[in-house]
Order: sequence, then C-alpha cells, then structure tokens
Amino acid sequence: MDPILNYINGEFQPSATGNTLATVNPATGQTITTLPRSSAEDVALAAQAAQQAGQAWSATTMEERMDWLHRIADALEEEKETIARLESTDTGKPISLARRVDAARSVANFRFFATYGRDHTEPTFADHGAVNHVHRSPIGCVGLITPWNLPLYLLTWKVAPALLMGNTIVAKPSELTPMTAHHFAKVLSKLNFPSGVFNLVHGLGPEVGQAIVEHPNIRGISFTGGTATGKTVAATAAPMFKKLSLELGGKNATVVLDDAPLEEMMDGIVRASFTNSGQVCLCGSRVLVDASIYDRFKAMFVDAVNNIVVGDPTQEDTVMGSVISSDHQTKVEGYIELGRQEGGTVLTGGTARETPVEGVSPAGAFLRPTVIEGLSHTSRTATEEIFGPVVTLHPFTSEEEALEMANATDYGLAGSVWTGDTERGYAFAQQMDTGIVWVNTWLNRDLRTPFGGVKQSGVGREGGAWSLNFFSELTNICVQQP
Ligand code: TXE
Repeated sequence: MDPILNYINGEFQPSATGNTLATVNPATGQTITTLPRSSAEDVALAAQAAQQAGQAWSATTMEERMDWLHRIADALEEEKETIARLESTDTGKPISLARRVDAARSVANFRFFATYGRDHTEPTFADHGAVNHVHRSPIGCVGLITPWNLPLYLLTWKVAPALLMGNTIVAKPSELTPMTAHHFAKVLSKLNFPSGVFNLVHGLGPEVGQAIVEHPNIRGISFTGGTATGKTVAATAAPMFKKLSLELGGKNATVVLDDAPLEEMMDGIVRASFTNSGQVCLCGSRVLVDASIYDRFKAMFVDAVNNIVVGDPTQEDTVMGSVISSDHQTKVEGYIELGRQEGGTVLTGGTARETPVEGVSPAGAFLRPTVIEGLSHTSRTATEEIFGPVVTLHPFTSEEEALEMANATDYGLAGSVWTGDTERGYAFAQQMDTGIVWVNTWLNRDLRTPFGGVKQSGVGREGGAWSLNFFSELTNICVQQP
C-alpha cells in the first residue's frame, strides 16, 4: 500500500517533520502502511489553506454546493467496493458489514444533505409590519475529529453538512483508521474539488486533534469519540467560545418487556448487542429482561449468540471480525475478568485464550461474543463503557425497576425497548434518559432526526436541520415595512 499522506490545499503531502506512524490490520496483526505523524505545524498549514479557500467557497450558492454534494455522492457510490475493502482491512470488521453500513452510509450522508438543503432555506417570522429573516452564514473553518469504529461513515456525516453550509474543513480521523479518509481525499482530488476547502491532517489525538481544537481560526469543533477525550476537547474549546458538538460514549440498555414476541425480535436484539463487535456507541451492552421470561429469553439469546459466525473479515459469511486492535482486545478481556470478579457468570464467550477463533491469524485481535449474567446493574462491568463484544443480562420485576436500571449509568446516548405493545414501548421510551430510543428495532436511522446524547454521552445534536444549525451561524434580520 502506498503511504497515506495529509491532504492540504489540494496537495497530498507528508507531515512537515516527515515523521510517520504505522497502521495495522487488526485481523492479521500485519502493518498495512504508514501515515503522517503530523503536528501543530501541519494543522497551521491546513488552517491557512482553509482560510484562503474560505472566501470563494462561502460565496458559492446553496445550489452550487448541493451540486458538489451530489457529485461527491456519485463518486463515492462508484468507489463503494473499494471503500468497503479498505474499511474492513483497517478495522477488522467483516466485508459484508463494511459494505452494508460503512460504505453505503457514506454515500447516503452526501446524498441526503445534497437534497435536504433545498427544503431548509431561511425561516421568516412576520408580525406587526415587520418581517424577521433568520439568515444562515458559515461558521468559517470547522474542525472535524472522528473515531475508529465507523471511520468514513462518521467523517462524511460531518463533512457533508459542513460543506453544505459553506464552511471549510480541517479533519482528523483516528490514527487507527486513516485509510478511507485518505481515499475520500483522493475522490475529492479526482473531482477537482476546490483546493483548501477540505483538508485532512493525520496523526495522534493529543498532537493533532488538540492542535485543531486550539487553533484560533478553527471556529467550530464537531467531535465523536470517547467521553474522557470529549472532556479534554471541551476544556480547550469552551474558553475560546467555539461552537462545539460532542458525540461521546454510551452504555445503552436493551429493555425486553414481558410481552415481547421473542422469536421475531431475537435477531434484532442480537444485532443491537454485537454489531461491529459491539464497537458502535449505539450498541445495547446491558440487556434488561422481565424476570417472568428471563430463563426463556436467556436460552434463546445464548443460542443465537453462539450461532454468530466469528472469523476472517474477508470472508463473505463472516458476521463478526476482529476488534480494532490488540490493545483494545486486552481492554475488553479485562472487563470479562472484572465481570467474573464482580460475581458474574460467563454464559458464552470469554477471553481469546479461553475460546479461540478458528481459521484466523493467531496475531488477530479476535474475541467471541460474550454474555455475562448474575451481576448487579450497578457493578463496574454493567456501568462502564466496554465498547466490545460483551453484554450483561439483568432480570427486572417491574417496569419501574427496569426504568431505574436503564437510567442508572453516567451515560445517556441510546436504548431500545422490545414489546408486543408499541404504545407501552413508546411510553417507556419517553422516560429513558437518552438521546435516542428504538422501539422494536435498532439502528433504524432517519437522517432528518436529531442524533446525540445526554449526560456523559455528549452535548448537542447533529442530523437533519440540527446539522444545518450546528454548521452555521444564525443572524436574525428584522425588516420594518416603511
Ligand atoms: O476515541 P478517542 P477512540 C469511545 C469508546 C472507545 C473510546 C476510545 O469508549 O473505547 O471512545 O475510542 C482524537 N484532542 N468511543 O480511540 O480516543 C483521536 O485521535 C483532540 C465512542 O476512537 O476519543 C480520534 O481521532 N482529539 C465513540 C478521536 O479523537 C483527540 C466512537 C477519537 O479518539 C485527543 C468511538 C485530544 N486530546 C469510540 N485525543 C462514539 N460515541 O461513537 C484523542 N483525540
């Protein structure tokens, strides 16, 4: 693989120091290629390029920007298979998942905002002879910092609306997964997208991400990643009065009520638990089940989990590949051991040594899906974000108890409720302290809806009009008729 490079002012270039990092295929442990270990010097170059491009780009019309978004969507559509293969190699996720979720959603993000802008011109409010125009203008240059779990999906989720609203961009993907961001820059370059509008600086969070958040000309920050990092980003951005959107960690509850038709819902509940090896901030990692159906649920759930095909992510029938890195594998195994120490029983799965995965490289960071029961819902295992293929089961004896358990963590991102009575599910969902609740479904995404969390899961919402508002500054212009 050619080395990955920064993309600044329309040019692919190494870091100013020439320093590099290696990126590894977590399913094989093999080094794939290198990426720039950039520094504040590279961020300053990118911010300068963005500054220079800003005038012309913000002078384009919404129509012209929507047209660009359509062209980018078309180009990403053509590159879908390449994007899926790069994403699978970089993350260890199965090729089928990378196609169905990562590549498809990257196209959808651009396609959606390419048309959504049309319906959302500037609202007006007329009263007593005056007309108020809510005028949107770009923030200017925005910093987009994204994580390793859904690399291009989450990058494009921010890039599309940021461009639509006339901003220029300095973006930094996770140092663990630089490949599809690099490919995205190549797509823009091939389209002759205006230089300096989109800039990509690779490197470590504390060195490059921090420099982006600190840069005085980067006026808005959209961050997705861990809660701990979110605190650092907020501490830097807040005193600089930058616009800030934080989408952070989660410890989401899957609530199974006593009237849930288990046969038809089990597949959805298993997907909510283990998609992308549980490395989705929206995954349900605590499964709360009405005590009256607990034993039946447990038997069906463990059986379904044991049928998950874990293996080589390049194989078409693989459902679960490796986790993102051997370090992360060790972190997740630490939580499995903690679960045992806290009194839990591992019903299936366990550490890599206990349940090795066949037909994969011994250097791969593989873990089997793991289910632990018998833990208090206030245990560390059941309240700390593990972000791996581990779920805990907890029976409850009343809806009130289920609600107390569901809301008993510092996080508040998402959750799901499974029931034969959707009114009952909706009523329960309204009481959950989260930004998103699915009833009888999971990861069912309408891009017009607000996305984000409360408590330690973040601040702000993106999605639909919420993205347009975040990525623009509003001026109310009140015109009094003569
Ligand atoms: O996030 P990080 P990672 C959670 C989950 C996961 C944890 C770490 O708990 O285990 O976050 O994942 C950059 N200033 N989620 O490593 O470390 C970093 O380089 C500025 C939930 O992905 O927060 C990367 O580009 N930037 C999440 C990005 O921040 C900094 C999805 C995220 O890195 C920085 C993924 C700093 N000081 C992980 N330090 C979700 N909610 O979807 C790091 N970065």
